[in-house]
Amino acid sequence: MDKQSISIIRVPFGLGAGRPGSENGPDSVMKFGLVKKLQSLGYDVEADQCIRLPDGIQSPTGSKMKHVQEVLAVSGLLGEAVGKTVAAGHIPLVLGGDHSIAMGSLAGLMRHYSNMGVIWVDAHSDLNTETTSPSGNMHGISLAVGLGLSHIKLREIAEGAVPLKPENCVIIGARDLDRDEKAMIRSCGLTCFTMHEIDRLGIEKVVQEALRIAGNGTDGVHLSFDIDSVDPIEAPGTGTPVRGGLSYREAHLTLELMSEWGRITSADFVEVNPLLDRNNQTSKLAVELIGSLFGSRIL
Ligand code: 6HN
Ligand code: MN
Ligand code: MN
Ligand code: MN
Repeated sequence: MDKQSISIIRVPFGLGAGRPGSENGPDSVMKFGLVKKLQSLGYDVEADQCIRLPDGIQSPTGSKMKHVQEVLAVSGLLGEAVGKTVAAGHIPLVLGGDHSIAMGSLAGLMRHYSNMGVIWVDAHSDLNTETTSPSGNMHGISLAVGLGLSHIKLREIAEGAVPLKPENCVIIGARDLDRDEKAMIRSCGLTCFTMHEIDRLGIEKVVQEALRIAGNGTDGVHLSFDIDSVDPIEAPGTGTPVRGGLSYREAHLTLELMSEWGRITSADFVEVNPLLDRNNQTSKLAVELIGSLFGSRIL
């Protein structure tokens, strides 16, 4: 990324997850020095945007997917904020919140970019739909919404938003996939580098391939980084931890390579859950990892 202006958008919303706590993620990540870190890397930083669930929005109980109306309301507001941020020439850095908020980021971005790539770093694929979801949790369907595979469409979140093209989308770090998600990955045309491919090829090769795919003919590349991609030894403060994840250095190298590449145009960092954390380890890690994305180097 060029040295330019970053606009942090906090989204203290956790109703898309199955357990509470990720709504406290943005404040916690801010508390551990995110703005200072980005400023020290030479960026102009704006941090005044915060998207909150409007009063009076409540989904009817008893339906399979939980808190759909709340997720749609927050996503709509976030989509608008992200769209304006991009139009103003700033890099949107969205702090979740649970991963359902990515629907809002994607909707806002897909009004602006005509052909955007997406890199989804996650232990999960978030490719369930209302039909296949085993949990009813909205954070498990956000990439499916982005691709137009769910009943919920991006254009309902942000007017004029078009779906992502699967050939521009890459998942990195997957290791906990539901049965129907596996079928979706095989049929829908995106690329998925699971932990198995990372073990075999090495993280550098995987990330280089991912950047080539997401960057091929695209006019922007969005990174959606779910902190549960990182091994729970390093990132225990998250709602759906899965062992066997990215090591501390693999996670940093992933973001360092993206930074060197210089073509990431927006990012989400989601699923930090301070209620489940140990000594704020996960919030501090998130600040470090965001630093690596924006040019922090060991030497
Ligand atoms: N996340 N596949 C599971 C579900 O409930 O659909 C887990 C989803 C996790 C979502 O971590 O963003
Ligand atoms: Mn400005
Ligand atoms: Mn996720
Ligand atoms: Mn996940």
